Amino acid sequence: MSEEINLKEMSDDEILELMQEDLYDGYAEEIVEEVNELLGREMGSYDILIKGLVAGMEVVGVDFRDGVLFVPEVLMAAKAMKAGMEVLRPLLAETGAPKMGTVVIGTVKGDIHDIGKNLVAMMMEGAGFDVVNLGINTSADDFIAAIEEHDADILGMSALLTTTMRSMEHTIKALEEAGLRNKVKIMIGGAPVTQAFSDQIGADGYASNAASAAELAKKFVA
Ligand code: B1M
Repeated sequence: MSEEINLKEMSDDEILELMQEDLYDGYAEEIVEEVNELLGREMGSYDILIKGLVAGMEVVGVDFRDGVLFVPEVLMAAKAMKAGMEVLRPLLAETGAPKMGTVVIGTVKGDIHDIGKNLVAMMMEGAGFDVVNLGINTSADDFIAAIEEHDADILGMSALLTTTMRSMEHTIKALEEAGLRNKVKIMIGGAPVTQAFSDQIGADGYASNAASAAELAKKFVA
């Protein structure tokens, strides 16, 4: 955002558009200012997330795929997205929903993409779940240890690479071998993941986005 831009003089839609540009440019401080400005105007935290941050990241994704952006730029965009998400996190979680159960969630082994997984974690917190977020590059053993330690009801696995989707299958097999498969419901997601893949590897469900992931989790414990 350049010096002469005055957020106060801009409409909500103009700020959302600016957020997408600033996300693309990796301007974390500006993103935080814009999120706060929209919150001050009483725009809902979920709308800011989807129409500003997620919409911006989609553009980054397309340009990364097409070779317009490279890893350093995408990392800057991811950092800006995280800064905005940190402001929204408590608000998304603050719905006063009754406690629904415990979810252990992580990005699978070999995969370091965590933005979508963190969104899913936030939406689940907002839906009333206790969420144990194991981060990235999570091995089957780490998932199993966390399920046992936290007496989890649901396991959520995220993968963004076609090559790491197989880690999901490996984790499910490891759960079966550990005698824990029937203790938890297993949900998977991430850009390359499909319902067909979920059926194929024996997961209990697939969600295409963070909101539907939270809905599916609620169904699991209903
Ligand atoms: Co990566 N990357 N990346 N990357 N990256 C993708 C995934 C890619 C599609 C880009 C492309 O080519 N178009 C491509 C994968 C190709 C493939 O496998 N088919 C790719 C590649 C190739 C790579 C590297 C191999 C690049 C390289 O080094 N040559 C490398 C891999 C490193 C590794 O993991 N071992 C790599 C690295 C990176 C960065 C580190 C630079 C960065 C990650 C930063 C971070 O996450 N902290 C990055 C990013 C940012 C992307 C893109 C641009 C954006 C991903 C993202 O955050 N999207 C991505 C392109 C794309 O997806 N369009 C790309 C926004 C997010 C909100 O959406 O993650 O899909 P998403 O999550 C959604 C849903 O999928 C769903 O809900 C979320 C919210 O609605 N969801 C779940 C996700 N998890 C779920 C779990 C659930 C349910 C729903 O239940 C548990």
